[in-house]
Amino acid sequence: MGNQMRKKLSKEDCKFLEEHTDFKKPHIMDFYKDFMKMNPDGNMNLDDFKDFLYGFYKDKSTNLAEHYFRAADKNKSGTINFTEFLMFLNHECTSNPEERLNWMFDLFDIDGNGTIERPEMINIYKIALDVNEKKSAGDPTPDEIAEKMFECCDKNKDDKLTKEEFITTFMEDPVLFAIFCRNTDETEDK
Ligand SMILES: [Ca+2]
Ligand SMILES: [Ca+2]
Ligand SMILES: [Ca+2]
Repeated sequence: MGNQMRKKLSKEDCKFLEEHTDFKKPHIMDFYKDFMKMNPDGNMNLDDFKDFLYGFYKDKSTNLAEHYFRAADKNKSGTINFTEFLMFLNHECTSNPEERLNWMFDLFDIDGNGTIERPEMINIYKIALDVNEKKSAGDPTPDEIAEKMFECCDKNKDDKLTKEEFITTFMEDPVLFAIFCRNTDETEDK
């Protein structure tokens, strides 16, 4: 097998990840080994990413996989490198609310223009609620959730959410943040 093709994680990348994620160096090295085993050329494509998510969440979140992939591909290269991959894992499990909100903002900003438009939010909620097995008849619809979110977050009422509007609103209102997370999270134990 192409062992010699396997590059080592550079010191700079490792340091960057230690500083920007909750992971410690031994974990980062373990993740790197696994990542390179799955992706010997150091790049994960969308199909590999879907396979990974499938193993991680079972089949529940593969519907959102393309959006996760888009948001994780920070440099818009069409593939996910190890740094992007670990940042994605970190966003998914970090206890730092601001980090999480940053990630969610990118997830909702489908066209990447720096603001969340209402159809983008409705779109993501539609997909998220489709895979939520715990939903019941009286639950709010994606349109209703978006309405509520825009009412709370859109400070200047221009029908667009900037990253600042989005993050400050939720940082100032933990209850709203909890509701927001409950509607987007597909993990069981949140
Ligand atoms: Ca990339
Ligand atoms: Ca947008
Ligand atoms: Ca606004």
